[in-house]
Amino acid sequence: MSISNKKSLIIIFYMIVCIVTMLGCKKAKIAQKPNILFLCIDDLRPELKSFGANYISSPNIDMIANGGISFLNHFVNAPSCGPSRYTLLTGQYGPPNNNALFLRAKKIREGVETIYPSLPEWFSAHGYTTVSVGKVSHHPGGRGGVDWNDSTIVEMPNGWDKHLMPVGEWKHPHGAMHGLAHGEIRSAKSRMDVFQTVEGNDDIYPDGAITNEAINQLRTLSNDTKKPFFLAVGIIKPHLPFGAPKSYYDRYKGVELPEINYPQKPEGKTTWHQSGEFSQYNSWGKNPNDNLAFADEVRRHYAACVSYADAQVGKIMAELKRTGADKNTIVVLWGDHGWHLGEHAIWGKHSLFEESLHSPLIIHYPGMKHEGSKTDAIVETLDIFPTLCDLTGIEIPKFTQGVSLKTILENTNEIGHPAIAYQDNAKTIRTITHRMTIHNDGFIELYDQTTVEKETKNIADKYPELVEELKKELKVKLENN
Ligand SMILES: [Ca+2]
Repeated sequence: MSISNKKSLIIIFYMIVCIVTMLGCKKAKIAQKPNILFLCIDDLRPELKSFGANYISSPNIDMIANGGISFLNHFVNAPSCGPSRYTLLTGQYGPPNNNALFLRAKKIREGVETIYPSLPEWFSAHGYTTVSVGKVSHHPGGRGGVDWNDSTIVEMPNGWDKHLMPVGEWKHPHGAMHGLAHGEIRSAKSRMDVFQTVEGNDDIYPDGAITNEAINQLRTLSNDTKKPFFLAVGIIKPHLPFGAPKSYYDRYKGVELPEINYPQKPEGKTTWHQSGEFSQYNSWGKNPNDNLAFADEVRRHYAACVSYADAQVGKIMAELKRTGADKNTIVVLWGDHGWHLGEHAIWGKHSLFEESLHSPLIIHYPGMKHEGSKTDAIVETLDIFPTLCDLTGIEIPKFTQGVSLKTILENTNEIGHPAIAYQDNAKTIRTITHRMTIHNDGFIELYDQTTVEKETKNIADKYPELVEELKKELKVKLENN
């Protein structure tokens, strides 16, 4: 072999070594990216012990709060499951109705306009294994059809590697969504009780099966040393009907519930409604607005459901710790919107009052400063997509309309930014001091959150300049995005 050939061979050898080393480094770098465990809790008010509600028993969520940062002023972008989850999962404002993600899926099928990647799709494209279990998009399991189990109609095409919904005794995801103990499925709504307490373990209600499947997935995902995971788990309770094992109801024996704030029906025009979702269930002819004892029972059953959901969170977190993956996993706990328990004489969501739009958000990530801190910064659900990109070192896509919360996580005294929300008949903007709601016919509600009257006194007539300013801000934010 000639000297020049030998030199060439040596050069080729070194080139191969360099390429292999580079590939190795790249692989190692991908493997070091943090996992994400995203916990969605359905219809969860920001009333947890760690959020200052002393009468609530929520030890497991409180433990996440103790190790993370709690956003005390997190607002959703829509007061209903479907459109709120749309903003979480796309990072964009969207249609105000529950079929928002199915409409997006239809557009993808038709292929006539550009539809940007969803949150799981974005993470999948950046090397993550993506799995959802339970109610993450609007339909638990993310499928359409009469019973929500038709795999030819997918809520989030190209989204999750797996989107799972164990149905247990409830036959199908639609049955599990509104299921009561031991496989009871809602057929005629008026024949299903609005609340229920049954002796038994966690598995007598649908969230037991969701939690068991989430634990199975965690075991598998945490064994994969090559790819990080994005596991989203959607717990259905405390969504109606309020059914939970008796042991959770018993936690509230002898516990005095605080008074309901401003329980009167609003006098002027507002987004008040007749609590249709609640009243479609059997409530034994009782109305919590005029029956205090019944109102108390409804609230106790809701609280029992919160504690039941909290217990499921505890089992999932214990498994995360057992696998050791907790050391490299971002944990987010998010409520898809709030719920009126009698405030403004509403029992439900679907309004643009604070009670419908305010929900818990807790973020923990390995190595964070300020563990256990709380922030008063105003933030919105739309911010979660860019935040997760920021925390994992993935490019924040330009199409996302929120802002990363990393600066707030690093400095909890930051003030955040105004939060927007919408439903069919109106839109609203929440600043640190005010909420302004504009109805489709132009009617304005303006509330000063710093006063004791809060959202019971419409002061729009007194502050026309502020109204104009907020209208402009709302318009710019929705139109520019
Ligand atoms: Ca919900």
